[in-house]
Amino acid sequence: MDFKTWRHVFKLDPVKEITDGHLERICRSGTDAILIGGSDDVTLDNVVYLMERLQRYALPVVLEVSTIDSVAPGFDYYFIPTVLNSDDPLWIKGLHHRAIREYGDILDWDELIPEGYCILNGDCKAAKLTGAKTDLTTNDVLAYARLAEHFFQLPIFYMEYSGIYGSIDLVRKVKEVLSETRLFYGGGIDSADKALAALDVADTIVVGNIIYENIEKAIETVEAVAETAD
Ligand code: 1GP
Repeated sequence: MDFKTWRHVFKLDPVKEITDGHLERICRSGTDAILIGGSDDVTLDNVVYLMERLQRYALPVVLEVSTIDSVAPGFDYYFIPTVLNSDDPLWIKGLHHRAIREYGDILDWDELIPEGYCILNGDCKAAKLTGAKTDLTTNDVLAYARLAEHFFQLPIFYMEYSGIYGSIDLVRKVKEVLSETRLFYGGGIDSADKALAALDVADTIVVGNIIYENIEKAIETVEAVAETAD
């Protein structure tokens, strides 16, 4: 199991309800991994509840950490966002420092994967929460990508459009300046076509909301990816 090979990931929000039937379809869809993450009301209880329901499936399960209090043991990886386009140090390294001060002695560093976030939809919850500066030019975004790869040497650069389908042209330009850092794209993928277009330029696509809005469409996004592998 290596996140560097993943092409399609479903992101489940522990706050949103999902039936056992839908969860089974998601987990048996052929996706590469399940990411658990959300912006508000993520608690230890709702994270553990979802994780326990996922345990019967042979899929990597990742916790994308948004609050220290909701970190439970037993995940395959812990993805730790650092919001590169926030001017609030809390979201760049403040919470991280706090967590390491508390748990630094017992952390398994191999399980922790830092993600350089670039939040590009100013209306999404994550942007508001972190005070992300989203009125960015192409050069701004390319500079964040280069900062992630060459300065901070982050394994993942995550272009986060949560809730809207972003600029595939911009994703392509970012991909062109990255070589070691893996490019994740997330936001508004709600059809096979959008999944394919995003995957054509990003290394890994993340599909979230549509799981709760239209399960058939969500499954189609994986099928589209599987066809590209044939
Ligand atoms: C959200 O990037 C993910 O963090 C996926 O976005 O919910 O819009 O699919 P959507």
